[in-house]
Amino acid sequence: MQQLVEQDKKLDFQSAEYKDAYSRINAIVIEGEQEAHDNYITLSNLLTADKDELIRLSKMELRHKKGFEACGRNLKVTPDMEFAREFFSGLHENFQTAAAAGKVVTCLLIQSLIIECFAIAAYNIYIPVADDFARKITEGVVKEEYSHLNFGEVWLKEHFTESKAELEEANRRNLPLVWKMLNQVEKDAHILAMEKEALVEDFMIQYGEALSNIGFTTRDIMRLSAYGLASV
Ligand code: PL3
Ligand code: FE2
Ligand code: FE2
Repeated sequence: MQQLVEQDKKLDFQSAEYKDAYSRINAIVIEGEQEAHDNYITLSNLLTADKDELIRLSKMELRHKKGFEACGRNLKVTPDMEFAREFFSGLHENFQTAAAAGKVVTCLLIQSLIIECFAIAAYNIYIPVADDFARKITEGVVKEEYSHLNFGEVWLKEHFTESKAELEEANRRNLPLVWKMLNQVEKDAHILAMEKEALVEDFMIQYGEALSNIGFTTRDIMRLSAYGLASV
């Protein structure tokens, strides 16, 4: 099956085209894992009751980062980190602003729901078309991302009533950034045999399920998860 997918798409992991696209996608993932690490450290100072757990999650993110750095080295690709920092700048700034204002709910929505769902969607779509080395790494990583998503879901479910309005506002401000990011990565992802439609679909499923687990109704979820999607 794996063979078939690769043959269908004629993926040549050493072609100049593949390596050029990989230099940006790989950088995005490395930067994403770094941002996730930093965000869980910040959260550990805001949610002192969960400090140890959040520090544990932050350490997992650094391991993920190291794993993806190895994937780039394995293909002899130099990640374009400047591109990746710019790619994350919108979510990065929104997280920083929320953290400075002590808005834990917004921070959790950005990191544990949006970024983790984005990662889970991307990694699941990547696994069947990855080279053997990267596939093993990514399979290990994605399992752990589910536990990060779960942390956010559990906390927000426990505080649902008082968090609902802030969640709606944070969703409205941050979800359109995800669609913008997907548009920016579409061409490179296609070269890696990852299609935007599949990424959008998988993201919507993960994010919708998360909102449902937190306590939103189906009607709320439809409205929330499609916010800003018209611009894609
Ligand atoms: C959270 O633990 C990590 C956050 C990483 C975010 C990744 C977003 C990836 C979007 C780009 C799609 C290509 C994925 C390819 C996988 C190697
Ligand atoms: Fe991660
Ligand atoms: Fe994570």
